[in-house]
Amino acid sequence: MRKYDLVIRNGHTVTAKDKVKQDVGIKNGKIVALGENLAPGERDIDATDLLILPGGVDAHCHIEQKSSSGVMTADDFYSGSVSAAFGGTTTILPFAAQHRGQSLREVVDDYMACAKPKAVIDFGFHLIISDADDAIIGQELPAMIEDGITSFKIYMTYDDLKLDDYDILNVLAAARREQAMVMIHAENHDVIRWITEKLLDQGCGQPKYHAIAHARIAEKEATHRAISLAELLDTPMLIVHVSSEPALNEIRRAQARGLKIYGETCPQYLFLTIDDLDKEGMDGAMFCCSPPPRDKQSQEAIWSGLIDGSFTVFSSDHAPYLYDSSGKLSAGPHATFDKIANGVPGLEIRMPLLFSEGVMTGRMDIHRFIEVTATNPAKTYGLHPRKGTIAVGSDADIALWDLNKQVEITADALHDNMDYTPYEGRIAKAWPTTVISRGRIVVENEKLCVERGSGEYLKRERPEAAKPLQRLVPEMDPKTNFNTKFI
Ligand code: DUC
Ligand code: ZN
Ligand code: ZN
Repeated sequence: MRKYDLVIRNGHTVTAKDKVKQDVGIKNGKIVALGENLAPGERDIDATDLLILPGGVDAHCHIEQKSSSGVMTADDFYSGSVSAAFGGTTTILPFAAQHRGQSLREVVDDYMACAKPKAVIDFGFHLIISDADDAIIGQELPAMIEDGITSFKIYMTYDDLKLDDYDILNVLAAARREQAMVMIHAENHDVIRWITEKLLDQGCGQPKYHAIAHARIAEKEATHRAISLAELLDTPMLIVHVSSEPALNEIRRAQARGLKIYGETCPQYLFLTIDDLDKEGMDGAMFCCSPPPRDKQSQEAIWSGLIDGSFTVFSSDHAPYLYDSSGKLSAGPHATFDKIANGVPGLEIRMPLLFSEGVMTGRMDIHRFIEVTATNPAKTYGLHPRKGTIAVGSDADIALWDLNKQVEITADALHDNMDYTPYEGRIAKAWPTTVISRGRIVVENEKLCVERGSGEYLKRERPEAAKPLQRLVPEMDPKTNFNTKFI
């Protein structure tokens, strides 16, 4: 019996901190040795000319999820997890989405029953909470957090999902008590509703008007309000899918004041613009997501936030709806923008496109790339150091990147169940060619090498970042502010 099940040799390991020429020894799914000239394993992989990176952690994706208006995503936990793996991601954190009236336990049981027999890589869940009544917040939510679902998303918009500020405060108070991470979709519902009405009254229903209705100011105002509510209750919070500079600046200001406010952005805000929504006929529907892609200047602002550390995580927000009557156009072939299913796919291209356009162009340091795509999401959601790094004791979740492999991104080449990709024809200048999850080779030579259902459920720790601030902020003087001991 050999000392290692698998040894990756002759390559450089790269983490959020360093780059080292060393071999990686793997036993029973864990990294057990890092160093030069390790003894042979049951199997050795030659990583000459490849970079050995942590497998990615995609902390925001919608898989086998029914939207609030009843539209099902094209990907189930098999196709979704396979697609993630082919793009170098080894952990996914999709949502278990509560529809109003449902118990959280029932929701999680349903998603677990879907995911367990199908996922090929490890997975956990965030909850989506759309019903914040006392029993749910007071009893069900703490039980779910205790069971390892230590983060949840809430919405400030969408009729069927949105919580008002009062309910948000109740949810934040529960998160503070239980030390869970709150993720928030920050757009002002009434601003969007009001502009939408005016646009539709004037016959402006084409997809491009989606981006006008979801004005930057709606995102900025809601971001500011969400941060204010989090500050009032001294609770950490992560603003998901940030698309524009005004919202980003709200996050920067909060961070500069010492608040534990985190930001997430996604490929669509780096690589798409409003021009993509202005395509022939209904084709712009393929690019409708919320918040929407904006303009070139916004793209630059989002890049700068990703590079300078303002954003903590880079997620796909994979929300795959087919471009047909079961998905994007479920409200009809000429549906107005407010009835088009919201979301774009991106699980598989998340890391290759960022590596290509960020690292390969010299714009983004490779360590920062790893931080936002793997290490920080693992830390933010209670998975570090098990996931998101290459270290002795961590799970052997690894992607071998070939910097000489160019791949043309097409819907046919990707492994999701989608009939389009918003990035059709783009060239990725590097690709993760071998992908390993808990020591199992999941992808090699462009083939899937594991069985459906071989991914494991991740019961997560309470995130370090979800600890309350304990009044590090000067303004949080208990004599002049609401005292959080009353929560
Ligand atoms: N929010 C998401 O997180 N994803 C898709 C659409 C949306 O509104
Ligand atoms: Zn959202
Ligand atoms: Zn999303």
